[in-house]
Amino acid sequence: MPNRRFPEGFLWGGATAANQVEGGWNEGGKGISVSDCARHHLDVDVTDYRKHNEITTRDVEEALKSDDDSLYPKRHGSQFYHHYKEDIAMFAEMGFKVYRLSIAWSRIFPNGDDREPNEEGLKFYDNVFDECKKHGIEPLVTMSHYEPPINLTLNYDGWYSREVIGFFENYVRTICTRYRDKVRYWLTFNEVDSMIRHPYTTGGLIEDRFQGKLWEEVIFQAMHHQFVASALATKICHEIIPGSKVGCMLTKLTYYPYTCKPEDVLKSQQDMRALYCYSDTQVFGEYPSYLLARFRNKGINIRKEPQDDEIMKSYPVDFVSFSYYMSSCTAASTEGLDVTAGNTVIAIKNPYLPSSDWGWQIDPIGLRISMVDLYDRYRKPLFIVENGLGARDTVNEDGTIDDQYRIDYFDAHFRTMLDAIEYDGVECMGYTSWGCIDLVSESTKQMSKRYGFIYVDCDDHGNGTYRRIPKKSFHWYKKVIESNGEFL
Ligand code: BGP
Repeated sequence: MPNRRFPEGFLWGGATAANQVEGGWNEGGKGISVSDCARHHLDVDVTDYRKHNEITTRDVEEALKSDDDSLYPKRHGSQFYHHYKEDIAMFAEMGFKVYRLSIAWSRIFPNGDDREPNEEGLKFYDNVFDECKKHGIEPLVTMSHYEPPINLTLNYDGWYSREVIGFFENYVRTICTRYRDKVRYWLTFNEVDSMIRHPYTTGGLIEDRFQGKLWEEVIFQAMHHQFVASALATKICHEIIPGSKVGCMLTKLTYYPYTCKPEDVLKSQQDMRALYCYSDTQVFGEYPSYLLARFRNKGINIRKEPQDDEIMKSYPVDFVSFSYYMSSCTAASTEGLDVTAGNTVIAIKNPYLPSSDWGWQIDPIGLRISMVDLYDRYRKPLFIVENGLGARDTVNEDGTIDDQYRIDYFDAHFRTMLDAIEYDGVECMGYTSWGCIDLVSESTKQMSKRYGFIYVDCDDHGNGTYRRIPKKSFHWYKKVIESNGEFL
């Protein structure tokens, strides 16, 4: 019997985000974004996610005065800004059908509230999309991936301000008009739920600026503005680019009950809902009743305009995209259990699963479970837009990089992905691995947490030649795409 294949036309590719890959933070008329002011903390335990993401107004003020890019790794990224032709050619060599990237808002509107866009920034993405086209690669564009201009944080308090919706609309109208003939697939906000975990990079929010306010209410207010903005962006995109497809993007953290004790099962259900509430809102166009109950019980009052509900209802997304890296266990009480910091949440260690060096539990079957859950819930096509293994790669003396562990990770995940499609009837448009070329990690702001099929010669301080080297996984992924999965 021949090996199984993925459906015809399956969109294989890779993903990056401007704030982590581009560099060129102050070139081409670009303004400063929140990510350009996010420092790394090399002394902090790599699994202590929260420590890495704490930020104060003072930190930002210091960052704005500092021209030491070695402290702010997202400023140099992987220098895609200067290497994009070479990088896209390497993606093409692997056979990419799709390349997920984000547009840096601050390259187009340096301060976010400018009247006119920055032509040089617009031209840069013209060049990038033309290069993709030359190689037959379809761009999948995230409109906002941790890139709000810092001016919006300092002068408007980020997405907490309703005015930011208008600035975002203007930005979306500008990019959709400019790239109407070049981009058909769009995502509005990357991991819209990440506002809870890192409100600064996602929403431009800094806690010390909201003294006396309920912090959770601030976060949900900002999120409300993003929901309205996402619906408006979907509307604008459909109007300007007929036939375009717009997706939401959620972090699919799969939770298992630690035991079959009903209290633990209940807790895992609650944790799952706490995660689904954002995509539920974007797909169904209204807040789910359980989220409204949470607001009521916690005394959270969201300020809305009368038209908001209708806007959210009228322009839901066309497809559901998500990131999947790991699964976690939850229990009613964590007492006496082995707790791992994990990606972004405190989770209980699953004794059946191995973990990465950063405590992310590797669980290929969890991907199949996630796909089934999401498809059953939303009945919309899925797109896996992030998945991969962060690891410390080493370059051998002969210049090769033998990342067999990454191949093993992908191999296992692709098999369960195919199971979900073939046996569980899940509709899946495509797959883009995260950080297909090495880039700066979001949680640790370190270059040494690498995801790529392509190695970039650069250390945590930005020292290096930025030379690109295909890893062993590069050649392996090429074969997967070439054979549409039959090679597995
Ligand atoms: C997701 C983000 C990405 C990316 C990825 C890996 O949450 O959308 O931007 O960074 O996680 O995370 P990290 O870089 O922390 O390893």
